[in-house]
Amino acid sequence: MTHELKPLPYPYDSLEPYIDKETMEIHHDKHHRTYVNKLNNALEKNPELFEKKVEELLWDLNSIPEGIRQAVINHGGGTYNHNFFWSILKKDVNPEGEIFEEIKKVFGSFEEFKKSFSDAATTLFGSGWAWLVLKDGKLEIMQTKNQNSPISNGAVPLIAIDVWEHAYYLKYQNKRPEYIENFFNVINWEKVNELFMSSKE
Ligand code: MN3
Repeated sequence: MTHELKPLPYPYDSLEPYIDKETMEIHHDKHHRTYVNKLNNALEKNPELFEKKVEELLWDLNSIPEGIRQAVINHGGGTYNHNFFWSILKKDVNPEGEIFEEIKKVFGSFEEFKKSFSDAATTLFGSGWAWLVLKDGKLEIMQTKNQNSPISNGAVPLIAIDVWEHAYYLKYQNKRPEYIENFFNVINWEKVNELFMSSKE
């Protein structure tokens, strides 16, 4: 089955004023759609791979024929990473639950976590993502370049921030740090806690 762009799970203006409606429209309807289309184009060369979910492709990149592997990394990653990103965004949810306790334990305090995560997002050179993941059962902050996905390295994503310019340039222009600061107002901590709890099972 070909991959389809899932609708954004909430209205485009839900994250205003932190992430503006126009950015969400372009980001989801144009950028995300292009990754999905290009993933489908790449898989046409090996149509048996249409049976796999995008996660399954990214979990086991070695099983992808070399001729399309980089395209799957780029466009499969772009498809999956954006699906994940939309899923953990919601305005004005306070950090809570076991993930909040675990963050304080691992990073020393919530402020320390926020600083480390923001540094990772700020210092990523060029286009890519910063993540909070569970790797080997431990919380870890990661950077990935381009559309590389942490799930290809055995990590379980809990939080993602897209720091490609297309994610923030309309509203923030060159002020990536301001976008990152405001991102903390749109993390759906309830969802992040759910992901944390289910990844421990
Ligand atoms: Mn993006």
